[in-house]
Amino acid sequence: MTNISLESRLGNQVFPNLMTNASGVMCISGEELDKMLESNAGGIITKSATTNYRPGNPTPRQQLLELGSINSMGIPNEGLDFYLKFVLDHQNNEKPIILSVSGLSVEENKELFTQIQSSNFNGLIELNLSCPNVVGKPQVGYDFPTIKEELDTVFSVCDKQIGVKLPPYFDFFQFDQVAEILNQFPIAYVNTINSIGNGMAVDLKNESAYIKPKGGFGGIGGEFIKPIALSNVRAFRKRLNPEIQIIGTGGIKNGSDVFEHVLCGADIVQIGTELWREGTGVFDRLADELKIIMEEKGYTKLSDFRGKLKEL
Ligand code: RRO
Repeated sequence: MTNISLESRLGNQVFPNLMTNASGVMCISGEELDKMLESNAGGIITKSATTNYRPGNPTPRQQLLELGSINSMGIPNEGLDFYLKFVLDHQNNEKPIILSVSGLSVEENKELFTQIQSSNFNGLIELNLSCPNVVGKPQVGYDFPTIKEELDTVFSVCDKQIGVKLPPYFDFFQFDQVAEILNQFPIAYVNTINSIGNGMAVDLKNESAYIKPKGGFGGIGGEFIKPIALSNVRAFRKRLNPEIQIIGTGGIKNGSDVFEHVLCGADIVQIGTELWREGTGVFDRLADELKIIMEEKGYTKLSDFRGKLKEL
């Protein structure tokens, strides 16, 4: 299978294979990021950064479930200086590193993007508009005028390559309205989807919630959410300007899931829950499984089938 390539491009970055971690998993501490560097992931994304270090929500705040995961981490992170130093230290290495940013207000994002603009970073920056777990803060991704305000603001201070992380949408009205806003900006890519916000998982034995913050409500990831992830990848691929690329995130457990994301239009994909469950060996397994499927189908590169889902 040496003639099968999983290489992919996103903006000006070349990913030796299309798989990275999903932000939040294996990317908060320096040790975790070093493990990602050593792994066979095709790239890395950092934990969404705020201006200052945040300890995050009280524990327990994350739980693996049979078919996925629930979390209410509350953006625990080391602060932008730490992640900006990491990406600069590894700039132009063999694998691209995406810098994720999640200020808690338009004003904070303006300052964060101003700081990044004045640095030498030349990779991809992701504006996370979809954290579901900050107590008292609604997800910006469900507030369409604020999405526009955020984008107006960050693009007014930063002319680097910026992508946007979106929450899942569930109605064609939402896909249409969000795509119409995004198409007004020189966005490098859209990353869809973040976890499905405010789910509930119950620990039957103890008759309790699994996680402490927000009375047990948390973002749902993993197998549960694949159909929603695929629908969002597909819906945005059909609506966004062709130059806006797509990261497919959600429910990837096997090589066939990666194939499905690409078939719906993903340029690269991210693995969250399954990376948490399995560790960085997941990237090797998924690459092997995907190559077997591609070989069976006679494909040698991702562009042979990307976006080519047949509609009946
Ligand atoms: O840190 C979190 O609680 C978190 C974030 Br920022 C996010 O974007 N998605 C998620 O499931 N958890």
